[in-house]
Amino acid sequence: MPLDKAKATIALPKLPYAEDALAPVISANTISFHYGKHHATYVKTLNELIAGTPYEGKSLEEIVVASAKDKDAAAKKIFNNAAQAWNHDFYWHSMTPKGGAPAGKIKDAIAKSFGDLAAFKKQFGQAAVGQFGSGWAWLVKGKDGALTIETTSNADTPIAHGGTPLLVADVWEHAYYLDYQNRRPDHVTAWLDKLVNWSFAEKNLN
Ligand code: MN3
Repeated sequence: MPLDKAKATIALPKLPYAEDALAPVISANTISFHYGKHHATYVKTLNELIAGTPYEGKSLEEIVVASAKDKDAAAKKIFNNAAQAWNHDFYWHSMTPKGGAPAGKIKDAIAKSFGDLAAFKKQFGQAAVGQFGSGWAWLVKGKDGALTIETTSNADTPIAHGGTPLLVADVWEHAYYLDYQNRRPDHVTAWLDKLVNWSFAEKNLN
């Protein structure tokens, strides 16, 4: 394979921390499967699907946006794998072992849009827990600058619809089942209290 072709493939990005960094909320075992198997497979499948198509050579974000609008039958599979690849990278960065309370601009934005952190957590938690089946819960910046909470099903992602996500929680069962089994509410509560990367949210706000 020529070098330019090899360069055009979508790479699996590195995890921003060690696999055991988010324990005990998310165990190394969960991260090992979630990143090493689920995320890696979305990337591998995407590269297989785009080979020889007009999507080859585009950035991951470009593939997500273009395939979302593509009516071709093959495009749905490309969208699902591209969006899952993008969402997972965004998800890893939405978490940090040093989660806690927001500060600075993001603290002010949360207060302005939700009242306070407790109100935000309650609303986000209800959305994440209430997402039926597989999907994602997002903190999104609207066109007017106000922050809102959205959920998407399966692979769907705000960037396919012109949205600006700040944070995401993965509420597919594979994100928490090994650690929490069916107790999604307990996982979401711990996630909000201990793992949210507010610096990442603030960076996305700017
Ligand atoms: Mn996942």
